[in-house]
Amino acid sequence: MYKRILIANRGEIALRVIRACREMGIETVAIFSEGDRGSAYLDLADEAYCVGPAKSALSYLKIDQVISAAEVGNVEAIHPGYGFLAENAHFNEVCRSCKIDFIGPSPEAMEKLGDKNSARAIAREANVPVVPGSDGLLTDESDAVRVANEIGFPVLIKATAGGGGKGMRVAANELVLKSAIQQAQTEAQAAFGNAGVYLEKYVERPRHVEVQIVADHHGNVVHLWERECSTQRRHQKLIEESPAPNLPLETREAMCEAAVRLIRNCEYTNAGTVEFIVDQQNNFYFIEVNARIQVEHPVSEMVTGIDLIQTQIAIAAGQPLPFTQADVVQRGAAIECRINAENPDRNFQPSPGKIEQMFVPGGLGVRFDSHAHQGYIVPPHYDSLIGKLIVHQPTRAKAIACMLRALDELRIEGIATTASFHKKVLQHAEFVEGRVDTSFVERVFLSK
Ligand code: MV4
Repeated sequence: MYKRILIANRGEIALRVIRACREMGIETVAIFSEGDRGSAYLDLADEAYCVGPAKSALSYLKIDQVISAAEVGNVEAIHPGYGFLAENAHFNEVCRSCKIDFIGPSPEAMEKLGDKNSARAIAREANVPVVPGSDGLLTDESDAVRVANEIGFPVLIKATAGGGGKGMRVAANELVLKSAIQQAQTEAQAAFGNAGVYLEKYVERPRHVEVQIVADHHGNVVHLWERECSTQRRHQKLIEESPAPNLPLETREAMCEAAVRLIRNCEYTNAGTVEFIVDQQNNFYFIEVNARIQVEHPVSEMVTGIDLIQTQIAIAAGQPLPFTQADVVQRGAAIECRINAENPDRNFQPSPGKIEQMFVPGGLGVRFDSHAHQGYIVPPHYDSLIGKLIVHQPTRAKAIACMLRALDELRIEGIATTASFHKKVLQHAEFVEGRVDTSFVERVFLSK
């Protein structure tokens, strides 16, 4: 096992990885920007190095600076967390050439899955359902028109280098198809330096359900069941839960088995997430793979009792998974509410600044993953996530009641947070009945 790891991230996920390492007896080297200097979570690392100014492009994203910190800190491996360099195949390769283990998939697997069209081909090959659409990238317009008419409008044009909602265009009919393709290509070229686009049938009001998997270097691939992530706004998830409510066991099992088949088909190792959309008839379709640990990983940890960060580290170090599929039981129900420094009454405008007062809830089945504390100044330079409130209870109804109680106890003063918004969502009939889809938040709370 490793003796020393560098954490190439900040905030709550850096703290989460430090905690996992501490329990495994692994020393930690943290990095920070000038904007995070003096942050209390850095004291929990054995060492911490400054990698540059507050702007992430000049610090957390600077590969040479991060590698320098790893060399000076004398680490054997780097945990990238999520965001920043976590899905950067070039960084992954640089780690390899510097003989530092990247705690994640190989650069090759990352590259193949990072390209959505190639991921779609891998899924097809593995007999995993994909949304009806083009066979590969769109080459000529007459081909696009033919495919669109075969599958029927509306269609969605997606950038192969996109993901997470970036670089998509809906075309309602043949008249607007050509201009939609051109716009998508121009946008994709500007945003990703890759103009490749493909076409899918547009699924209206889908649910977003994703499967957590872990895969080791010995050929073992195991799923940790699914998470329902439909409660989102503009592709930013707000609430995640496991199990997905109102989804039959057969569907959830079929989806999880499909995710395992896909992962087996691309020599993937590490924790990963296979994303699906689910239509109103409960048909599921593969969308993309997230080749990293995700923000919402704690809900899967709570229902399975498996520490995903410790599992990632053990996998990277070459150990076989210490459990089989039969050992993984989805027990009870877990819900996570993202606590963002944002004002839900002002269109979720960021609300950085000093936390004047803070009280953290507790009690049976309550977990708060956060680097924030009384006196902490939320910097304006990064994403606004300041904590994740997670509950685990025997049933979904009890989990909702527990979360409402915990949200009532949570006190964060001095800045606005999303906690008040969560209380409204958790009491809304559609949420309580588990009838959520990706349009729920905007349809119910944000349209005037
Ligand atoms: C779709 C779709 C409808 N039809 N694909 C958005 C992000 C990317 N991961 C895939 N996305 C979607 N793909 C087809 N063919 C609707 C979405 C979508 C969505 C998906 C997951 C979570 C939230 C979403 C919000 C809006 C649209």
